[in-house]
Amino acid sequence: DAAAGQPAAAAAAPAALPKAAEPLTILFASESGNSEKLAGDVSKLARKQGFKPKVVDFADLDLATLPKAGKLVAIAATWGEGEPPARAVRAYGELMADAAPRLEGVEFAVLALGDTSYAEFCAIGKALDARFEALGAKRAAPRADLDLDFEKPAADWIKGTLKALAPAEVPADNVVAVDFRAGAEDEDGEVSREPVVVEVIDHVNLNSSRSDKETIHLALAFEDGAPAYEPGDSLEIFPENDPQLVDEILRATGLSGDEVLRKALLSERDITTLSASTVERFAKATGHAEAAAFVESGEVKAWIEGRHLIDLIERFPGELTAEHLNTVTRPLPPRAYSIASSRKEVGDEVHLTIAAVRYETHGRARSGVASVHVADRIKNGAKLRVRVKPNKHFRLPSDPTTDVIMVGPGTGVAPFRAFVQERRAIEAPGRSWLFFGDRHFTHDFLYQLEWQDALEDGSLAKIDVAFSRDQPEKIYVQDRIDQNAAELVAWLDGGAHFYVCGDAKNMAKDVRAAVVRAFESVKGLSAADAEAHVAGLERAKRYQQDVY
Ligand code: 2AM
Repeated sequence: DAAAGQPAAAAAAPAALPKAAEPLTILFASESGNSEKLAGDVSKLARKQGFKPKVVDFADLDLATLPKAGKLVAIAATWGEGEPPARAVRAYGELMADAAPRLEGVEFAVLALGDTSYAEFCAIGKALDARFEALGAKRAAPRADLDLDFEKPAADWIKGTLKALAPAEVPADNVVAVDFRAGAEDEDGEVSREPVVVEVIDHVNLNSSRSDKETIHLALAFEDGAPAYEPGDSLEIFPENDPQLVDEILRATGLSGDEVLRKALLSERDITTLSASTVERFAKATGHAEAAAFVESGEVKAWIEGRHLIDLIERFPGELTAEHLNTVTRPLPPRAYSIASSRKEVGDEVHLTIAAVRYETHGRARSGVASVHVADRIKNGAKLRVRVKPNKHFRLPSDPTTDVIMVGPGTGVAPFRAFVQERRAIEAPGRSWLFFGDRHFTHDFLYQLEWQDALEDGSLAKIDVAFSRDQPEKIYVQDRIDQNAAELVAWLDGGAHFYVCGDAKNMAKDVRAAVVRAFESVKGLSAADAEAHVAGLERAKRYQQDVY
């Protein structure tokens, strides 16, 4: 915290700090917490360098204050198909609108986070960078567009950018060196970011064998006690690739005898994701003439849709070295899953609910790297490398008497199992209401018996279920919200907190629209007033989302 950090920083460079610390606004737009974490990193380093940093969440941004920001660092994640993080949507929209204030006198730099496995890589960061300039602000340092392995390049960017933003009168040797590696700093009492090895002690398919889905309940045991995770946090799994795919790539490249390479491809490199930049790196590294022509053709973006690295290798066959593969691929990123347990109920374990992702595109069977690793190649007794990813934007109310409404279709139900466990353990007097949905009652009712127990012991007051494919017409969780509008509004008016977890693209938006509709129909509000009411709940952190 700032009060504890200040004396240490002052001690490190006593007389050298400029007299009046230079104000620095650090604005972040975060969905899963990475941008927020980096904003904190910027703040810590900036403070040590004599700035007076202020971290502002886009969710809380009052646009009228921006022209007075002076120096501004913006860190923005891009979500799904080029969208801003949900909590940033309002302020982002205002900033892009004609009425946005001019920003002459502001000096800015933008750090963009994204994922090259999605089409619009870093779109939001790019748009912000252009928008600040269009509004008259001055770019102090170039933007960086970072993929999932952002930690090292982000640390470099932060150092360089703070140097560029530093007032001229501060001599460069005032800059205090700070160790930025993950886990190096935990003066905030943060959970360690070092991965640990856990043992799989339970591995069950929650769907019936006749389901078209396969959802694995995974229980993991920490040897030295579970890290201090909270309900709402996620757990990152460091997966391994499909060994068959590794062999296929090795065969296609004529490298099948190389055991060292095989190991690297199995657990270190992302050998599925195919982005436009993968194709460019491939063409450049291999010098493949046809691949180079393909990059120039402008057809790459459409072609990579639904395709993976193996498709590229097969389309442009030829000698490919281990070094080529290393240049062309990115490091294999961990995958985050919402934690489905409370330590108060499971002790030194952590539970996850993971749906196996399998599909076919362009005549080839594809699978989600981590989910199918867990479903097919992990069994009881196996070891996994994992790391807690805290999410302070998805938290039970601090007051246990507060009611909660939870909407979690499919694997979106995971964090609500943690919520119910937690509230049972602390004997929270507040009521809990769960909306669950999946395809079929008989095959896909995840944790059905546990919900029944929870209804009996009172840790769940009410459950409403929507089985979408048990009847000719689709029934979704938002239909259940419509049918329960009056009671839902009564709970919310009584102070209840509302939570949504699961699919970001459609479900979370449809559910939000249903809540807006509920306020319209029950209270006779106009659409605009009902919308403003829900936006107010979001700002008050009483409407929270964990979506993917
Ligand atoms: P479907 O697969 O029959 O379309 C969990 O995946 C459940 O969420 C399934 O029952 C799925 O139904 C449903 N679902 C799909 N799209 C949805 C949406 N836009 N809103 C709510 N639920 C949805």
